[in-house]
Amino acid sequence: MAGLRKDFLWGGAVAANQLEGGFQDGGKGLSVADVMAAGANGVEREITDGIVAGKNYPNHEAIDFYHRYKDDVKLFADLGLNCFRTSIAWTRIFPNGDETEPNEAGLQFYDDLFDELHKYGIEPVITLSHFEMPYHLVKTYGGWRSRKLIDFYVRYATTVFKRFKGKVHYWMTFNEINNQTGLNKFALFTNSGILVRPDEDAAEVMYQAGHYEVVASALAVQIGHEIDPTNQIGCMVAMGPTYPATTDPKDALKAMREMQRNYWFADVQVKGKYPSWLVQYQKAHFNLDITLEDLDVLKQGTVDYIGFSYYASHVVKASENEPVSYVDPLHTKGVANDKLERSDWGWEIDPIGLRVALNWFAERYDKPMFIVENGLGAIDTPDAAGHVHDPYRIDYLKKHIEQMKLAVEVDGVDLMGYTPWGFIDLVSAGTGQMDKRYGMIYVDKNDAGEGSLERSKKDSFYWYRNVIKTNGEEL
Ligand code: BGP
Repeated sequence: MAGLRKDFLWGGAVAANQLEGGFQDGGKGLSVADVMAAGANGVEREITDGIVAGKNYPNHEAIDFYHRYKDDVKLFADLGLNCFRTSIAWTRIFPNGDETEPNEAGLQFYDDLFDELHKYGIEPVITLSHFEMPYHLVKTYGGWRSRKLIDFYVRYATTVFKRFKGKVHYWMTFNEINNQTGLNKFALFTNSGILVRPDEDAAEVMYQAGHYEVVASALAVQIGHEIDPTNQIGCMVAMGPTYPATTDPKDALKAMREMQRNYWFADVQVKGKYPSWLVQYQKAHFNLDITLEDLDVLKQGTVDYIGFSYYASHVVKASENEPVSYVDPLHTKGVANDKLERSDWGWEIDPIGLRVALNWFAERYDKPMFIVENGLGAIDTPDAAGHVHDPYRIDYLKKHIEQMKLAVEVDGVDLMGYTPWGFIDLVSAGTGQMDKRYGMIYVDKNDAGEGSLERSKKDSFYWYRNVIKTNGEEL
């Protein structure tokens, strides 16, 4: 049985705002992530207007990668990674987002980081926008509700494509662009810099912003290919297959609708056109600014691969009076799956769902795929000697890699690589805290911001190193 590609990309994934710290160093501007305070157990993160004294903003320091990257990259090399997924903080390059000239110190930081990675044969995999757009664009233009954002994003993308030509070959345009389809306040703010006003229809705002984003993404793909035809530019979506709760056909229809609603962004980015149900829906309900020229841009800027995160699957049940429309996230109540165990944060653990996801994408899009996030958020407790034993994390990753291999070896899906999320402990996007850890490398820092920031290897570090060494043969 043929195994994984010989050039399989084994890596780890992070995002600038959750890792770097140095939030005002080198001329960096404020991003949406910088104005979000930490949450607490069961308490959502607060979106503040600028920085408010007395509030806790863990990502301002994060794990101080900005100053420690050389030592960290050495550790990544020791782990055996051949790729490293991170994002470029847009605000290091264009601190406000709407300047005409980039900030040289920001560009230099990433030049140095990419050189350091290449020194060890580690290929950077770069997300252009990962929940960290300039806050100035939110204040001045209302975030992605403004068409002007397309130009700002394209200028930023063009600048980094040109500067890092030859140093970066793998790109993704927007992180988890589709997680705003549920109209969740946090997702709308982090993805699109949007705070929906009470007089607005959240769905209309999301579809308008989402349209500008897919146009910007398509333009970036075109420009990225023009600048360097060897660039591989992907979309990045959050994937969680939706299962029907029962054998009732209404539940099957509901689950299908959920999948259609969650993956319209990917449909547009991969196929270059809106799915028919969405064209109908938008015409019937909204008055959107979508021009014929835009539709042409979408056709010309289709992505090279599907990047996706996978953490959990979902289950839905149709309501008694199920609405006939496709876009009713507010009516969609997830149902617990009694066949699955859950993480400490209640995320259902479903390794087989990853195989389902890979097959679903393969059939729908027929493009190479890249699993750019997967992992278990857990509480780690170091032993007396300061060592973390994390068999639960090894078990989680092993079961997911097994399913990934079945999808490749038995089902024949085309998979480029696998980069587990937060392989070095970092600030959680959802909680804004440190204690929800995904890492194979422990970072000594707690929710209160205390700790030496020292790095140490967990048991999973040694386990994953061998997985990489054997190209997934030994799990
Ligand atoms: C994805 C994001 C990441 C990341 C991860 C884990 O949604 O792309 O930025 O943080 O989920 O989520 P959390 O940190 O909330 O556990």
